[in-house]
Amino acid sequence: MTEAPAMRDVLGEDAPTNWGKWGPDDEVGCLNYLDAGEVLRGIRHVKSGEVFTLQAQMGHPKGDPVFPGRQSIDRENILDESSWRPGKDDAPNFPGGLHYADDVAKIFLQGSSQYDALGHVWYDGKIWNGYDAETTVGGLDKASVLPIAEKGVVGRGVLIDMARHRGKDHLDKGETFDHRDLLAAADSQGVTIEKHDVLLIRTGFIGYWYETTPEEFYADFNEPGLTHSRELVEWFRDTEIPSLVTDTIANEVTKDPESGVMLPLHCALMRNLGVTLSEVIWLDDLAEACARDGRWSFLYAAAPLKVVQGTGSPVNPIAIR
Ligand code: UVW
Repeated sequence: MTEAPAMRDVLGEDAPTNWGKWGPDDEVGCLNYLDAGEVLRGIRHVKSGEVFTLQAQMGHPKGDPVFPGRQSIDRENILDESSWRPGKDDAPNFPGGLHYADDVAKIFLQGSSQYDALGHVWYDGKIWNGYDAETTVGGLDKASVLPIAEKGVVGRGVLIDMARHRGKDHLDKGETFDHRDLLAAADSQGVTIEKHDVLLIRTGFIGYWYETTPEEFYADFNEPGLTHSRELVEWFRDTEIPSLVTDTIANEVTKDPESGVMLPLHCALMRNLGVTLSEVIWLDDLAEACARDGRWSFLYAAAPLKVVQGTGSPVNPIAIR
């Protein structure tokens, strides 16, 4: 395997950052753009009242799409009607005779539709806003998912359907696009990506998970997605995108085709700019509805779970058209 360059060299010593922009204690980054005015701007894009829940199923019978090394939810039913069968004596006997079912689950917090905490990735010993990477030890003391969960993510959402734009059911493994492609796709959809929009991008790749085998899906694993360039990072900074939401596991082409570095945009967008990333999001039904009537903007609302020190959390975002 040839040695890839260091992240610092790929992104540049002078890579754009928003560190300090919202003060030394900030933990939500570009979500600061989503103020009450942005919520009202989002609401103005509700026209028909259709509601789309964007979480992929957790615990699907064929398994869930997860980044290599993670596993789907391990859910175990520990109380059900069989718990009260004769010979079983560990189920509670409530006055009145109520029975109930309980589950216990072991999950990767990034093992399903999710929001990443801003402190989820780093390089050179610093996480978002310049906090020391030592603050991640044993749980995120800084920039965990909790402040994101407390704030919520609400504003105008815009969906760019890159798969449809390229005339495909889903983009191919390793297929890339950049901000110029997003703008061209937006243009052909008749929608504008506006400042402070929550940017949703459909590649069809999570749909591909459900129609193929895990072996095929993970063979030469290299998801399609955005690819790093200085211009793309500057576009995100200047457009002040608060949140990037995609139907892939990791929101960008897995391996940068030029440098061979893994997930450079995680570092450029999340660590440096403070853009919150949401992944494994189910966009096929929303895209169908948008394509049907040509309306690609809506109210987007999401809140991850309030996991103290969490590196991320499952989420079920809602788009209201
Ligand atoms: C990794 O950090 C590897 O991916 P994700 O952003 O999907 O959690």
